[in-house]
Amino acid sequence: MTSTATPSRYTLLESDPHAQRASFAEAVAQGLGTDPKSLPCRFLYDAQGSDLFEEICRLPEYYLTRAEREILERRADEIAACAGPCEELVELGSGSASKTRLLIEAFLRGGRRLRYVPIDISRSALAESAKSLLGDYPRLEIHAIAGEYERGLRHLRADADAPRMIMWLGSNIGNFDRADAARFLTHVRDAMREGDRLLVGIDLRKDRRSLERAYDDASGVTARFNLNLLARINRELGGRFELDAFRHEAIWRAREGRVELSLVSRRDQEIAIRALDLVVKLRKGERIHTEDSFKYSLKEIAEVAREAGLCVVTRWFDAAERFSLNLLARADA
Ligand code: AVJ
Repeated sequence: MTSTATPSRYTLLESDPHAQRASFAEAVAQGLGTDPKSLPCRFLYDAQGSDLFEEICRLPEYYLTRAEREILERRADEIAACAGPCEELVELGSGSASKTRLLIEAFLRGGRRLRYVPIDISRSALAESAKSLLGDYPRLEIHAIAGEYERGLRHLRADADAPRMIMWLGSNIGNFDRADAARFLTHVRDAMREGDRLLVGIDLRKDRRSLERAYDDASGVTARFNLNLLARINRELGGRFELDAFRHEAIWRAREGRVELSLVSRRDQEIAIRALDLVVKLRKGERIHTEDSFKYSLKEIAEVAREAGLCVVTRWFDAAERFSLNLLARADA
């Protein structure tokens, strides 16, 4: 008897489900138990934080998402042409994949079929975006990988051999300091073959006012996004933070090339965190550093690429030149 079932167009690979990074509890105990205090930014993105981030992306002050979308809307066909006869599109941190659609459509216009390989920590985001993409594009196949970028990348090497384009959009590179950005890009480079291309969205250095407003908007959404980290400690670890006792702060450090986000204590205070059996003391004006958002000059982009063994093939900007999409290839290819 022969099977007539059509092969599924969606597969999900769980990349190392047991490999766990430091838990929220460990990270909080560590980050608030030292001086200066800090919390890792990846914990900003719980369900509520992710919703607030989506809201940030729609703010008038937060130009990044719109600028990147503008480039993709105008240039998707050109980008697809530069990537050559690509049959596989890999995306790091795909989220809802709404901007990715523009490229998927461009590739489907140029070729017959396309394999989309989204890598994301959120299984629910993968499942949701896959459902809507598969419904819209009958010639699309999706091989989702749930896990952290670096783990997901390991699964690429063994994979098929048609040329690929790997995308890393949204200036997510901004959360890495320069050295970690180069290290991470080196990992990506190691997973690339000669004809593969890497498309990276990178926010550019610009005037202080635009940058500080993008990270401290008039309607206070970014402040709520940042303060949600303390609310999350209250929810998950029995913390007693009073959110009004903190102020959201975004400062552009031009020399370092980053916007620093912090929560500043409005008074001397002691906060108990039950699950950690910890009392955190803060002085008036003391900061808890929560996130960095690095910005690049064109020279800095070329440098980080070179350090990672990559080179810039082409790049595109939005009309106001606030944001860049960079197409990279292996420098030795
Ligand atoms: C998700 C890292 C690209 O740095 O612009 C936005 C995060 N934080 N507003 C950024 C963020 C506050 C965002 N990235």
